[in-house]
Amino acid sequence: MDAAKSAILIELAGPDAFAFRRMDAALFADRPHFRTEADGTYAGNRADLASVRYLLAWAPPPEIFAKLPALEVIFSLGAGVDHLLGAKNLPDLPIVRFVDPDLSARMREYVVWQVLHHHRQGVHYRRNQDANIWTDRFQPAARDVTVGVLGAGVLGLTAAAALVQLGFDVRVWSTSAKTINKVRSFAGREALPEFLAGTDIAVSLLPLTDDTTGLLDTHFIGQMRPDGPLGGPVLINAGRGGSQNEADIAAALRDGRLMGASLDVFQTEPLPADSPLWDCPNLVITPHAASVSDPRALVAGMLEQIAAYERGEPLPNLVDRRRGY
Ligand code: NDP
Ligand code: OXD
Repeated sequence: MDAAKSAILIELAGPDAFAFRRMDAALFADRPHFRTEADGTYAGNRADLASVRYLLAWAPPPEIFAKLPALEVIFSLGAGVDHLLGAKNLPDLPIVRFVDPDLSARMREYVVWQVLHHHRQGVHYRRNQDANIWTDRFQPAARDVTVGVLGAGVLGLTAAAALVQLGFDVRVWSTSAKTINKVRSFAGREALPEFLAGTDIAVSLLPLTDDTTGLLDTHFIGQMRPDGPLGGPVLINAGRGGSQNEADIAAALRDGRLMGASLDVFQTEPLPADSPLWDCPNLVITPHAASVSDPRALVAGMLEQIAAYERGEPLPNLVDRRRGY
């Protein structure tokens, strides 16, 4: 390996910076690497930036690219690439998404956790407990509850499989049709009304693109099954905040058109302290923590992919810039 020619730069602007600043240099074995510090300086020899062939980043600042004349491949710190694709001066180089069993397992856990929370009337019992009230609520069977997963990609399919295991009636919505055991597939915008009409709990794991921006709004909520066994529709979003209309969701939670919701992602992150969402009834808020990229899994996968690439093998999990994910 020509070490001088194959360095990695880890650009830590963005929300995952905290975890990655604790990234152990030993994870990189003998691979030369540099990383940005909290103050924007680089840990490593600045002169060596010219030898960097690989960039690991979330939302790289526009000035970075001019400093990397040997850059060949950009690796995303996350599965979503909207931050990367929105970067100014982004060169026309291959972008590899983060796809990993660890990331999928974490998202599966989040989806199962939140679906079960609403299915087992968790928000109502919490409210009752706060008021010292002992009142039972109807507990439907999982098979009578339809969970509609929006986005049947790596994460959506992992979540759907776990929900099938739990006995839910599961359907997925994606751009292209899928064939999945025990899961009904709906494809394209024209199939969305039918998909939603039978959905009790909608789980969005969609990437943020022009097509998915603002999708989860009053119109979307109004198309969900109003009279299912949970007493009303539930919305869970762990895709991207830009896909949701927060004013619409807050209004629907307040007037009961939405029975409950769980939001992990927001239009503005961190969620501002004065956001009306904080005080919304029957809403579970988590701080973009559904599935955090684990530095060990991320670096190990990236090093394997770089080694394969340097042997002449194709890069996996490439982003299609035209589609935006
Ligand atoms: P994939 O690219 O594997 O899957 C995306 C899915 O969305 C595909 O099934 C795709 O359809 C579908 N899709 C895209 N656009 C549309 C559209 N306009 N209409 C219908 N379906 C559409 O992504 P992942 O599953 O790996 O990740 C999904 C998203 O999860 C990420 O983009 C990111 O935003 C979010 N995420 C959030 C995390 C968190 O902690 N909250 C952590 C990790 C990811 P098709 O299959 O036909 O192409
Ligand atoms: C991701 C995320 O896209 O953490 O991986 O949101």
